[in-house]
Amino acid sequence: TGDYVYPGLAQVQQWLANTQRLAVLTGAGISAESGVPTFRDGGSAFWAQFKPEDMASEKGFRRDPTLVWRWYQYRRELIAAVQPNAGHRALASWAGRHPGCMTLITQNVDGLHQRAGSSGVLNLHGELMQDRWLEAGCGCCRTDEAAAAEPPRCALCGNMRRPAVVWFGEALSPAVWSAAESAANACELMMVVGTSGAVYPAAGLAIRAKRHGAKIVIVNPQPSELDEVADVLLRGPAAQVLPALLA
Ligand code: BJW
Repeated sequence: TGDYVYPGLAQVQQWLANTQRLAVLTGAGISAESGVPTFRDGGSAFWAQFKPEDMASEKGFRRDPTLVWRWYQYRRELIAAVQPNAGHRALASWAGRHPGCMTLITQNVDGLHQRAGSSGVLNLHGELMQDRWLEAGCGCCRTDEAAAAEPPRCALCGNMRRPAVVWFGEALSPAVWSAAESAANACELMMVVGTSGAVYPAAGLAIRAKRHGAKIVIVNPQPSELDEVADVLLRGPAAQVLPALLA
């Protein structure tokens, strides 16, 4: 059985069968098997090639907008060319079979949960495929399509388009964050899948859920910074563990 390969799997399946409120917190690792690089682990990870503060902060963007814009354009093309994997699909399918039970909270900006059929996903860190004005609330802004600048700029005031993601030092959407906190407070079981647990406030959701009495299950082939709050660690890749767990 799967429990032979992943000790604790049968225990988690029993919890799943009895839970009314499940929260799932996902990170870059769930998309790894779709071919999307993670941020922190392995030689191909983004932060092995770039400094986080250069590429994922407003300061870094203002310093070199074209470099940062092109990095995001590269990632957009990469995401458009990949597919959701068996891990994303297993979550969507389980939620479909247990209506109203799962809150899916993701740190990922890749949209792969939605493409796998999940609805109501709480995107803590925004959406890669969308952009917005860097200076919000300037009424004059129009992009100059003909100029094809990178990033596109407003012909009148020079305001720049930027990806609609949450950079370091930026606040998460209050509505999304509040829904995620409520789910963490109320869940009986939280599954933490494919995240290093290094980035806050997202990682704090697992600690919050634990404090409120939830069982915590971590799915990750490597140790993470949240392992100490786990009741069960399923040490394997999400695209293998989740289909076995949620079949
Ligand atoms: C597999 C696998 C397989 C591999 N299957 N698993 C408290 C303490 C310390 C610092 C802070 C704190 N509170 C806030 C901070 C500062 C900062 C922060 O957390 N810094 C730390 C890094 C030290 N946080 C912020 O700045 C946040 N904002 C904030 O706090 O605002 C305060 C504020 C309030 C009011 C007004 C103004 C401000 C914002 C954080 C935004 C994070 N943004 C990024 C970039 C998004 C855009 C983009 O994509 O470019 O989000 S950073 C990056 O890290 C991305 C990710 O969502 C995030 C988390 O990474 P994740 O998903 O965990 O990936 P990895 O790579 O770290 O891990 C992958 C894991 O997968 C590994 O464990 C592998 O083993 C595993 N894996 N293959 C399953 N097949």
